[in-house]
Amino acid sequence: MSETIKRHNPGSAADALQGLGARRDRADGRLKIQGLARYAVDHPVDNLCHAVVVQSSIAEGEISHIDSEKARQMPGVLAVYTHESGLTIHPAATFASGGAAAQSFVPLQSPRVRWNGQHVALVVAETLEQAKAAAASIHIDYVTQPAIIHPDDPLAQPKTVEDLNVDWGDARQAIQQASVSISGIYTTPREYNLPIELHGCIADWRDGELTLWEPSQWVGGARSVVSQWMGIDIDKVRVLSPFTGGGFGSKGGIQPHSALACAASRALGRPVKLVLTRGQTFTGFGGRPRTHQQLTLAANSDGKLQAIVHESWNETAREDTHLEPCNSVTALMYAVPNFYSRHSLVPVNTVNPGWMRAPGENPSSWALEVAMDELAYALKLDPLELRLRNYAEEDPQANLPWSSRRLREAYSAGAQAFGWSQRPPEPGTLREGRQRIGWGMASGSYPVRRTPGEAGITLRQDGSLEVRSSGADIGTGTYTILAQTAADVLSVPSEQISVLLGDTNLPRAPVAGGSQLANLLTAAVYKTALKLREELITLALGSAESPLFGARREDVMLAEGQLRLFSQPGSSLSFTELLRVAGKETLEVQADTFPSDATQEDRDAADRTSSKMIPPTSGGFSAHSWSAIFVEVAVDEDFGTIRVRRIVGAFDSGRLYNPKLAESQWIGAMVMGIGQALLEEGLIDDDNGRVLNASLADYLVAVNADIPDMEVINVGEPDYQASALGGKAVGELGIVGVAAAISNAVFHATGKRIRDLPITLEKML
Ligand code: MCN
Ligand code: MOS
Repeated sequence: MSETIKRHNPGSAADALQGLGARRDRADGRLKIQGLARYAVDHPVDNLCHAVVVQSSIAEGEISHIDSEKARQMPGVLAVYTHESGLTIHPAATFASGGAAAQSFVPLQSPRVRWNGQHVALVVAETLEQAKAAAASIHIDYVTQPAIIHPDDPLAQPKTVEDLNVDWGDARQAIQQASVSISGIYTTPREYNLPIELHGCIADWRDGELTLWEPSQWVGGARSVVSQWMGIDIDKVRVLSPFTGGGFGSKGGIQPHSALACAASRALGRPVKLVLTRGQTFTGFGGRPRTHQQLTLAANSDGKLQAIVHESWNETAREDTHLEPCNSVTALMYAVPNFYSRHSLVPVNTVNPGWMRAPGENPSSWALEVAMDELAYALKLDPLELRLRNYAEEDPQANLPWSSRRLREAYSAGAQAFGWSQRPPEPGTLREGRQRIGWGMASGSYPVRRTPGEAGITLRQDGSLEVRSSGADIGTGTYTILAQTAADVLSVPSEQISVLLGDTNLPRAPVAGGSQLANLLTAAVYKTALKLREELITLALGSAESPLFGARREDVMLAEGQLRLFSQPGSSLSFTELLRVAGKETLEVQADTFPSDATQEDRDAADRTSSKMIPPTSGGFSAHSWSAIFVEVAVDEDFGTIRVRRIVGAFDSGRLYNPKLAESQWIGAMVMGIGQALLEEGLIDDDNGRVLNASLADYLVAVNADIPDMEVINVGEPDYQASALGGKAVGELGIVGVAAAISNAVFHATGKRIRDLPITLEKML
């Protein structure tokens, strides 16, 4: 169990406002600890009924008959819906096509079965127990057709994603001429997001309007998908998600079971609660797909990379697309004169895989950073030294300067804290009794994405301030940092500022995905707070009863929740007094970060689709966060068991809005990386595509006992090319590179190179 988590970032503790940069505790923390934060399915709703999903038991074919007579007669049962019930749900635009749905699949529209565990029936009853009992009594006959379960199946047909082709120089020829090259195949298994809060919702359809309590990383996207599913005007839908118990990507796009709840509520005229069981979440939506990467690195004897050739694929659903771009880090990490990469999709019978913390960057760094370690041994160079010799001073793919890249600083701070200079170069030389000890390192990166958004702030007569945005806080700290932002501008302690989030009635916001929300919403709140500040000053100068009446604008300052004059420190006016003398009940302002020529359509698109996400290479700079991860493992000589004994991560995420919360993000993501490296693996039955370990007992994630001493170091500095307030991406960065660093440490301990995740003990023997 972890004894220490070291944090190195002092923050601005003296700051009485607890504004940006302060290590303020989570604003929502107390509510969550006390059980007062209401999650989606906790909402008390009158006349509620309960729905239970039935999933298919074949991977490909058709339903020939569903025997639901018995279920319909059972106590409390209100309805059993199947593909024959006429419960209409229209497909919605997916992320792959610029929309906001995670899958194009909509349940119960045909007898066709595309994967094992697809939703094929829905039972609604007065109580959950009644619905469960009735669902268990349903019998389904299928006509089974040949399925493609594994991407290695000869019937599987890879499709190259042309948009992801990256070429410069002549990589194949350069490999021939280079003095050293290494080549390997690196794979990752299916992995699952598994947030503690299950995917469940309450749909309440009343008088043609639909209210949906839905755990979500993006209520705006969810609302647009729901309106498409139900074929109703978007203004008739309200989605609420004030608290979300984790998502890790799986709540970025609303998933098909929610369509069933909405449709059933419409049909029955009653609010419907539907919660997937933990087992059903493994096939109700997808996690990270299997990935496969063939990577060749070639270098000269001085350690300078000459060429990278990278060919990869990820599996996807047969009739849906999830892209896990495995070359996203490979093409920008190192200075290399010749580069070639291709990425393909391999359709198989699975639920469409989905976003899972750092889709693309995560597998990409897994392959690249293990390969770099292999190359270091081939060149007899220290792995860190090899990275420094190939340091990319600018983005080699985009040919653009970095907005900032404090990766050297990350390497040196991480190495120093870890004691890397003491590392013996030969594998297998460190040991403690029967434990072989190994040290490994890897780099990581994550892009800074940008989507415009809005915010609102209301000042009330009692002096209270409320910040409003529809953006989500999925456990990250959005509530806290938005209050901190407004505090800075308005000179009011952030604890006194309330924040409303996660409701489509609030100002437009993009998805809390792609680690973009903190930068985007702090910018929007900052602008809004500046606007409010200007309005307050205007009122103070223009209201005859104000002690500041007629003063010069430049003479006004805000301090301790008051307006004051520099020239006459005695003359002050509180916000409450100001509203009174100005004869106003409230003051409400809204501002946004859209370009000034943005149309209504542009604004709606940013809130409802994924089409407005601006890539990290816009504006003449390439903007990314960077990391260096150092790991010590102990491998038991007799049993092959691997323990991570310590881990140091040094990160450049630009300016930190709240160092305590950013560190918690990095730490949480590193924990997830340890699980990915050593434990996580979806086991699929090759005969029928069933997920064999669809439970938290059988699908192992890292728990407290797996977690060693951890240390996080911030090396970032404000980067105003990357974002308005100088921050870069945080949420996903910490997982990138962790599995590679662990695999590299395992090699250093044992001389055994594992290129296939997870690194389980049977692979060590
Ligand atoms: N932060 C900061 N300074 C910055 C940037 C961020 O202090 N310059 C801190 C803030 O507390 C902010 C948090 O880091 O709230 C995350 O910010 P950001 O990197 O912008 O990420 P998002 O707000 O967009 O959150 C989504 C991101 C993603 S994409 C996944 S996946 C993920 C993650 O966050 N899933 C999570 N972290 C998670 N944390 C929890 N507890 N649960 C999840 O499901
Ligand atoms: Mo995160 S996987 O981009 O929601």
